[in-house]
This record gives sequence, structure tokens and C-alpha cells, in this order.
Amino acid sequence: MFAIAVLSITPVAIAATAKTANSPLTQFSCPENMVFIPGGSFHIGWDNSGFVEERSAQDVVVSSFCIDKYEITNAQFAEFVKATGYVTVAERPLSQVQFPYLPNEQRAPGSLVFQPPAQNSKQVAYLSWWHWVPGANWQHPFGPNSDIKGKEKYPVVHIAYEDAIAYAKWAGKSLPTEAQWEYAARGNLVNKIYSWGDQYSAKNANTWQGIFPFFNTKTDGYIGTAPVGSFPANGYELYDMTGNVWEWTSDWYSLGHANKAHTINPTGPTQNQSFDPKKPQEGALHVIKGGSYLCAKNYCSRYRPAARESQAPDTGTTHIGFRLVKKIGDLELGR
Ligand SMILES: [Ca+2]
Repeated sequence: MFAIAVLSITPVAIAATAKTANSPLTQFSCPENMVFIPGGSFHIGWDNSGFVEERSAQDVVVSSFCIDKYEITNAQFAEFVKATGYVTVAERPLSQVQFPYLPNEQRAPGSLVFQPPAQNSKQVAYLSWWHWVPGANWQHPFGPNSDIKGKEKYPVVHIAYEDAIAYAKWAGKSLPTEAQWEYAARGNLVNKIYSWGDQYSAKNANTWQGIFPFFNTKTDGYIGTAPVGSFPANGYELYDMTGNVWEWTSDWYSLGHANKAHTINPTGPTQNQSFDPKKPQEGALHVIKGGSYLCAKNYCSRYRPAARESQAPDTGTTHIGFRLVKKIGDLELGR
């Protein structure tokens, strides 16, 4: 198959071929609303970052692939649920096995919802803005009294890792590796801080302006999530690779990039190696990328391609969604 052939040539050859205009690789037709990303090499991570988890940056090679132009929307996820009857993690009662000591009355399905503290609060405890809300799920993002009517084009949220995998299987696609995701997010720019260059701008992505978590000045036009594609695309014509919602990747999380299993199409550490010193009690975690509408200059500030965060696979929230990739080897040669 073609994908195997690509892997059999040298990294330099992959990069050189992929970046040649009108090369055979660019003749692949990606499915609707996916973008062809020509393979190449890039520097994953950022050694000058203030965040230790982005360091141990290294050169890696990524083969060509197709990636969703937009985050998966409520309308797309509804189509999947309609076709399969799938029930998301947030819609299932908490299991006796996983939470043996939880009283039955606290086993109702639900999810974590962001709620800003009162504006006159002087200080709030770390992460106290996340509230467990029974009945919160992708169809009811803020609890039973909320819904997604009129929000068909908004990114789906409250998606746990296995929910994203289930959707991907149904769609015949897969979650991106962290390397695929970051390579695509960089938009063919080299060593730039943001997806668009080196200067932050509220006009370029749905992030938080103001002092998190107290007030959002809404300079970018949105307090919460925005319809996908509301902000300018990056150099690969991809939307919301920065902000709006965090996006799941298939990589397990470990601190920095030294643990990459290999440098050609790296897939990250093993599940057993996955650990985040910030969350020692949470076990193996997956990498999420891109930041969200809740990332502000004073908190998070992870609205950069190199930025990464760890997330428990069973925990979706109001600011985590996903997009998918398709291997070139799965596609027919375009005309
Ligand atoms: Ca995003």
C-alpha cells in the first residue's frame, strides 16, 4: 500500500517530496471538509516555553495525511448518535467498579461544567470553577435545562476519549497523533509561537480576554464556544486549531517529548509510561491540544501549537472536543 511505501523512504525524501509543488502526494483527494497535509519534518515542542511539558523539543517526521478542517460539530455528532444509538460516557451512570465508595444518589450521569466565580471574589481555589453537574452532556452542555438547539455548528463538547474513538470508528477515521495535530496546527510556519505568527491577537482565535476566571471582556466576540470556522484559518486552511475547544489526540501524556517512541510518525509514550506530576492520582492520561475559549493570558495561555495538557480519558468537559484524521493509505488516488 502507498502508506507503507512512504515509510520505506528516508525522512528527508518524505519532506522533500511532500513540499514539492504538484508532487504526486498533493494529488490525493481528501474526503469532504478534510484538508490534505503534505508530510514533512518539523520541530515538535518548544524548549523556550515556560511550561516544562513542552520541552525536550525534537525534530520529527510526519507522513502525509488528511485532517478535518473543523472541530466535530453538534450536528455531526447527532448524526453519529442517530445512526448508532451511541450513549456517551457523560450520559451513563457512574459505575460501581470505578467508584466503589460513591453513594448511589451520587451516581447520576453528569459532567464538569465551567462556572465563573462571583466577580467580587478576590481569590478562588484552583480548579474550583469546574462543577459536577448531573444531567450535563453533549446534548445539554450546561445541565438538564440547557440544550443545543440552534447550535448545530458549534463544536460538540462533554466528549470523553472513548466517545471520540467511537465516533472515529463510525466515520472510518482516527484521532490524530500529537505530532500530526501539532504539525497541522503550525500551518506550514516554522518555529512560530502561534498558528499565525509570533504576535498574539484576540482576532485570530476564540480565547479568553480579561482576567480568568472572573471576567471575560469578549474582545473576540464570544464568551463561550463559537460556531466552528468563526475565526481565520491557518496556513493549511484549518480552523480553530487554536482555542474554541481543546482537542483529543491519540498520544498518551508524559512530561516533554523525550519519551517519543520514535521520530518518524511518533506515537508518544505507552500507557504504562503515561504520568503527569501535576495529577499524580489520575494515572494514565491523554494529550489534548490547542487550548480553549477558557485560555487567558493570566491562566492557561496554552493557545499555541506546542502547548499541551493532560486529560483523564473518562472526563469530557464544556471545553473539550475533537477532530479526526484519515490516513492517505485509506484513500483512493485523486484525479
Ligand atoms: Ca480547537
